[in-house]
Amino acid sequence: MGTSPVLLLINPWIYDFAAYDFFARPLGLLYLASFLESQGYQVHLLDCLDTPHTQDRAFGVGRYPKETAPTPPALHGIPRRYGRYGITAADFRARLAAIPKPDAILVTSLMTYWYPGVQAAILSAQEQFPGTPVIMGGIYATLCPEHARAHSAADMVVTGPGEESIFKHLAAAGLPVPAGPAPDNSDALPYPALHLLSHLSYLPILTSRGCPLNCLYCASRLLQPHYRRRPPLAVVEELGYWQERLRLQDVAFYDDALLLDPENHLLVILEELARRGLSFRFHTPNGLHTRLITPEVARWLQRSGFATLRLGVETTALGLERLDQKIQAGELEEALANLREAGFRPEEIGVYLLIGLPGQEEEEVVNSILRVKELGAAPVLAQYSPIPGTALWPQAVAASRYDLESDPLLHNNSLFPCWPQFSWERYTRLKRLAKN
Ligand code: B12
Ligand code: SF4
Repeated sequence: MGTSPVLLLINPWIYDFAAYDFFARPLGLLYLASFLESQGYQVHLLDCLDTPHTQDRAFGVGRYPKETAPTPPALHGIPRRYGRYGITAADFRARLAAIPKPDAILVTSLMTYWYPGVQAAILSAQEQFPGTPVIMGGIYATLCPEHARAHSAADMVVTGPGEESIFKHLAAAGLPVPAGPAPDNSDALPYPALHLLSHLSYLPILTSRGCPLNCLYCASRLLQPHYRRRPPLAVVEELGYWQERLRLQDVAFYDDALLLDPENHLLVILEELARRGLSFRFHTPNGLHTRLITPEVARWLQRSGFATLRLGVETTALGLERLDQKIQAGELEEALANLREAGFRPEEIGVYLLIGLPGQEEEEVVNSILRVKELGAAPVLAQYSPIPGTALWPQAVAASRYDLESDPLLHNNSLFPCWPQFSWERYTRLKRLAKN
């Protein structure tokens, strides 16, 4: 390609009422970064969330620094402090000033309702490097492309996995691109560019992409249309590689469907790690498929050091209108019994209960909380965020007290946008019940 074109990759700030680093790293952007490095580009990363925590908790998670920001008009009346999480604006400018002028700026995006951070990062970068083309992709870009085109200030908004289309967009921005086809296979991708981060306290890892199921509230299919697994031994190699270089013990799985076909996937990984004498502390901040926790799986999870376990169950009320394809009657009971039998203590087994679903009654949530406790596990409330394009979206729009289609800010799960009679007292009551 002659001289290496310079690319600036940005992970924007979060704007929200609450945000916490619970094993959150911009893995999509880091994959893109290493891929572009391997293709001869000079890559610089500006991660607005790569900063020491203001308060550290166990396993490397913790609080982001926060600065109060004006509440956007669409969110007026919410009695909580809106703010920007991550590095300061001055730090942002200082980090930009330290890098050479880029030939293109690539910006990622995460939650749809965090788009103000995307806008702010793009505007600040354009101030520093006027005229440099800005390409924006990621989750918000994929789920709300029209909104992103109209409001993000990016020159190009790209949907879907970036590796497949990035050369087309770099070429459109006037940059040289390598000859030959783009890879369509995640096995062939280089490891994510964790080396570009300064404050890494755990390893994010992806052993598969997508999910073959299709739960009504979930956007997995929209984001990763094909379910694909990496060869288990490739995952073992990667974990060994990072542990040797970065000396980190904690690992967070980012998979949508980590437990599928365990005999040919996760158990192979765990057995091989044990055979090589590699030990980690594992965390599954995304829910695991409850029905796949057999006695054997539970024993392996225990033996391999799974310290944060989260099971995905949206409610224990099993009616005809099941939202979730992950779990059937009796399966939660069985999974929890297997985990207990394997030696997990109740407080180590978190069961996600999705709350704030359209049409969901408080009584149903209360019953689910009590049931999970009775079964010897810890209920963890996960607030529902409505997502355009999912099967549940029309119901979410109909149930909401907001005009959900008017602004992605209203997808914010802190608003309980689909509970018509939401009140903070109600939520606090449920949270207390789950905790005590
Ligand atoms: C891992 C994950 C998490 C992790 C870490 C997230 C992080 N990185 O910060 C944790 C557990 C922390 C998390 C938490 C939550 N999550 Co989450 N999470 C995911 C998950 C499963 C995978 C994301 C991921 O890393 N994928 C792997 C990488 C490789 O893919 P990628 O990021 O999409 O990147 C690719 C492309 O997007 C593209 N790309 C990315 N950037 C760029 C840039 C450019 C320029 C280009 C061209 C391309 C491009 O190329 C990349 C490589 O192929 C997604 C679902 C999914 N399948 O995507 C949900 C998802 C993003 N989460 C979601 C939700 C709702 C949540 C929670 C609110 C859950 C809850 N109720 O509590 C919390 C909120 C987080 C918070 N407040 O801090 C929703 C989003 C809702 C929304 N309105 O936007 C999703 C879509 C799941 C769903 N319900 O369908 N999550
Ligand atoms: S099992 Fe999980 S990732 Fe798969 S569709 Fe359901 S909620 Fe989404």
